[in-house]
Amino acid sequence: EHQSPDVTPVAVIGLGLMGQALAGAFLGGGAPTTVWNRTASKGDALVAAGARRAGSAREAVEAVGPDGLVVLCLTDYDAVREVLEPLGGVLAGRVLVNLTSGTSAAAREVAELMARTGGAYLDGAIMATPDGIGADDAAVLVSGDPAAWDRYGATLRLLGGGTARIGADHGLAALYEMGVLGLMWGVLNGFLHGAALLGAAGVSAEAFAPVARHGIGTVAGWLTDYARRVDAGDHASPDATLETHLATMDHLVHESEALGVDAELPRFVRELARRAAAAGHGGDEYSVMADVFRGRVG
Ligand code: FVH
Repeated sequence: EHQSPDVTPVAVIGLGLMGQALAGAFLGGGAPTTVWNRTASKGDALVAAGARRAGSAREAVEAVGPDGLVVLCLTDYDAVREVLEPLGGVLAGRVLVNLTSGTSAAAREVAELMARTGGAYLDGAIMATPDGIGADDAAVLVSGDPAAWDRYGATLRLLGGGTARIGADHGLAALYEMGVLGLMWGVLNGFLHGAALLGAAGVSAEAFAPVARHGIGTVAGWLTDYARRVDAGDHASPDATLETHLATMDHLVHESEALGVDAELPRFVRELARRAAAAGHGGDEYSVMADVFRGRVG
């Protein structure tokens, strides 16, 4: 594969499902790639495809040299600390991109650790599953050191066409990831609960899926207006009042109970909405629920 002059050598530390996909994309994009994993055999296919195997995380960092990018993708931040702490001075002058999921506070701690060792840090949130890595619509949201991004942005874009830097705060990428994860579980739980309701009438989840997809698209279309309302703190002139939402939430709870479908999720959603209504927001647009989540209501 032809290597673009902007693409740098990369060390990928952590070859789980995601790390293998990341290393494969770097390799496929022409980046000289060194890999290390605690369980060495997970690197076999990559080595067969042209990656260099390091005998330790330290050796991986050293192998890519001062111009190389060091990428971490591990289970969690306990693993990140376990791998990074013994490296110490080897990271001086290096740029580390950590694509491990975790909180914004944990990401900022690693940024401080890198600053103490004289290195630079980028934190990243992967908006794709392993099979999507490298595709035009895959994205890694990166936050942190601007100079490090300028130097390694082209290499990181091998992971997905939507890869972008979103700000200087090292914790920002983790926060975006948390926001998207919450969204994902909200949507998936809603679909699976709905499938349980339809299933009680003998309708398959496959038959429900296209209707659900259409519903998700409709709701997605509301986000621009909701975002404007949330930023402006203006929830007046609703398309549907919170009270109207509450009445239909009652139907969902009753239907679930009647069909023997677990009603805890809709009851919880209704409870949150009741708090906003009790605080006098029953006539507002549903976007006022932002105030419940911000702790300003109830
Ligand atoms: N897989 C996905 O779809 C998601 C998409 C969004 C972001 N995530 C995050 O990526 C991180 C890694 O996820 P993964 O799917 O690659 O996870 P595993 O396949 O379980 O691989 C975990 C790797 O971490 C290594 N590891 C764990 N603990 C240690 C340690 N103490 N020292 C060194 N390495 C460690 C593990 O090594 P081994 O068990 O193979 O020896 C794997 O390489 C994660 O944060 C997701 O939330 C993926």
